[in-house]
Amino acid sequence: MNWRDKKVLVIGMARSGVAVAEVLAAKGSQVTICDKKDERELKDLITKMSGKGINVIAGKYPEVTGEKFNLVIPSPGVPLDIPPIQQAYGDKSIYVWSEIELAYRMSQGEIVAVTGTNGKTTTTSLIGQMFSDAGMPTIVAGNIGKPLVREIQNSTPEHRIIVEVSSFQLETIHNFRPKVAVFLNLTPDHLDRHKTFNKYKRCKMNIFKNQEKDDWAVLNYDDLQVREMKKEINSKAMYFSQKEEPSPGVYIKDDQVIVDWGTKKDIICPVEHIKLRGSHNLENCLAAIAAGVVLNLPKESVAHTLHTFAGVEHRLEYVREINGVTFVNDSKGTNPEASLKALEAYSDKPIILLAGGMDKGSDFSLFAEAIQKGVKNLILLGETAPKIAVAVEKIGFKDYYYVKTLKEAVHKAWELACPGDVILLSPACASWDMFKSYEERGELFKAVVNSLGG
Ligand code: UMA
Repeated sequence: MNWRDKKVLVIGMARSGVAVAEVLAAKGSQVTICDKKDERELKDLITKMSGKGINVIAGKYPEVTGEKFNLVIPSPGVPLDIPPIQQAYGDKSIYVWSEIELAYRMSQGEIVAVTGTNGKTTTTSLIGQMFSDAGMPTIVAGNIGKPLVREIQNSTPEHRIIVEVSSFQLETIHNFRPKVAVFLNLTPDHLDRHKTFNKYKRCKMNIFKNQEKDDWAVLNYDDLQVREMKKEINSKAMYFSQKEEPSPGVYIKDDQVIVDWGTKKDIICPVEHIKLRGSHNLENCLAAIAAGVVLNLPKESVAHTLHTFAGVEHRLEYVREINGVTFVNDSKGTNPEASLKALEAYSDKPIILLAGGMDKGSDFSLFAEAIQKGVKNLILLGETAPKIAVAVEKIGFKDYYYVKTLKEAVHKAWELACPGDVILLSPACASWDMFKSYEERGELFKAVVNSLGG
């Protein structure tokens, strides 16, 4: 594609938008980047981007017409109902692409894309580790925090590109076609943006939209909605299951991890050989194995990675122990289902839970039940604090405290803790009411924990 002909509007000046603008400007496109934030808020970024031939508009959006732009690239966090995107949709000469669509058109090498409500980051990282342990040139990027478009600039046909994709990114793809599409699980999330569960599901299902008969769909057999997706897609299915023995599929039998190809079966390794703990992680591992073996990774190499891979930052991450109290950072628990899994992973210990954050319209009733069952004290912060309080009060749980900051939350938890307790940050909510990202929230938690004496 000739990028020099392109007049591009990038919306959102953060990780995704800055990467898109810089890559396209370097290829000779005429790039404008805009953001609803004003110049003062964007000062550092504007300085960083100066001299790169990028036109910056801060604090407002430009009028979008076919004369001015032929491509609009919204950042993932930008909803599609804002005026510049609606204006672009109203003009047939203007394309609206997500950053992963752009990256796809510039990349070389086979793509493994991973979506689902929970477990994406762990699974994406694990698959990446499997390919890299097998000695293949590997790129791991996407929603995981590294814009794909930057990472794939030096990709070759030999590369394996492992990309975590969100419903936001999949909403505006056109040709994006992964060789392997992994769909982990599906529960309601991001309803503030997508409005209905069905719209959220449809955006996510776009991962299969351009797949053909020789591509693979890795599907969770235990999640009925995901299992049933096979009926609507063109690619070959490789299922994974913790409960049944689908064929073709990856499952557990007699404590061994089996790959069932339909015509033959391979034993990968004993389940106890896998380093990651928790049933949600076993689900992630089975999905990763499926993605690896359909692209011909040797089973010995897959088994080696399963034995050594220790997990990712901000996902049930052990921080430290002080006087018998363990601190765990699960800032990546950005919806109730993810945090339920965190509570389940520590169900054998008294938990002091730090929860609350931005309101995405989630239902906290199941989360409240799990709190009543396994949580000793609950520390609430952020926009959803009152909503979670109502949900737990409703079922008679009263050991909760409101705090204003994460620092205050850690200090309150530490004051309440006894030896043997786990202080768990697993907010069940997005971070954006108080932080730039869940990473920033997790980093601050760790910093405060590390500043405690003991
Ligand atoms: N903005 C506007 N107008 C709007 C909304 C936002 O101008 O109406 C501007 C904001 O002022 C801000 C910028 O857009 O300056 C933010 O864009 P962004 O939210 O897309 O943030 P990025 O830093 O570019 O990060 C995005 C993804 N963010 C989201 O999907 C919300 C990151 O996923 C991703 O890692 C990154 O691109 C690189 O690909 C994060 C995430 O939380 C991890 N994802 C959600 C999740 O996992 O649940 C989907």
